[in-house]
Amino acid sequence: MRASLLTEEQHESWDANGYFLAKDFAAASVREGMIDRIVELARAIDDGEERPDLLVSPENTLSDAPTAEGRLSKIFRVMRSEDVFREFATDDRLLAILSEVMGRDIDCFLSQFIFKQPGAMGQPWHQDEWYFRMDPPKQVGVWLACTDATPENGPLWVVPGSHRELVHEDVVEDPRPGANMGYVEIQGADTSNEQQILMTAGDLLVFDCHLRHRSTNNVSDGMRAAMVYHYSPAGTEVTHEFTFNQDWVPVLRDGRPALVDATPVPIDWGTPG
Ligand SMILES: O=C(O)CCC(=O)C(=O)O
Repeated sequence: MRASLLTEEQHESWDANGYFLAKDFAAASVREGMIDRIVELARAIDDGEERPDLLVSPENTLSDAPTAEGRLSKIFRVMRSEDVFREFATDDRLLAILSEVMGRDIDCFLSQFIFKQPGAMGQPWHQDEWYFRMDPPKQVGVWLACTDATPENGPLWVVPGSHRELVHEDVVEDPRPGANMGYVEIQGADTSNEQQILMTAGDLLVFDCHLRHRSTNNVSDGMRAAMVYHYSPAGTEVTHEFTFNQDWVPVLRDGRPALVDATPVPIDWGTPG
């Protein structure tokens, strides 16, 4: 039997808390390459380049920022066609970790680079599974710190153990003026044991998609940046109609890396009405 790649502490945290940290997981060249590429993409799209495969989501409260990247919140669907993002998503070490918690057949279905510039809002308490509604509901997220995540620049907070909860249905749209597209907030759930997840650039958080989490506002004068991927067991049934930010890409089959077709796939916006 192959030795586990996860430490006992990581296994215990996965079972008891619904997440674990892999410290110092990504090299500086990788995370800096990600930031550089997102800046290039943001500027090119702002200048009119057509990228029907990517979904750009602005930071509503920063619409007056002088640069394209300064006005950006997220770019979704970068994993397939953009080399630096595809290479990380299919990194052998990452797939080996994921297969320990998800099995031998895995798809990556969501990829998003998140810029949180000074003044950007955090995302309220939510469970990613609220958005996904998949069967089986066994999705796993990975959040790569591309910069440090400090108390001031809007780190993640989690409620350890909440991965055992069902999807909370008492949820309202984020009431803050200027809140970003899609932000919602769970109502009335106990957050008294919340934990702040401080990270050094290059650290990776692996988390269960029922885990309640949020991020806070960036009140520092530097940016916080993260690259986030979500994975699912192959064969998952998607029951939710809000799927236009997804792009399903097989990454592991029978325990072996799958060859990814890097041809861009335009967003399917569904049929109106
Ligand atoms: O990075 C953030 O600020 C929030 C990210 C998050 O909560 C998510 O991707 O579900």
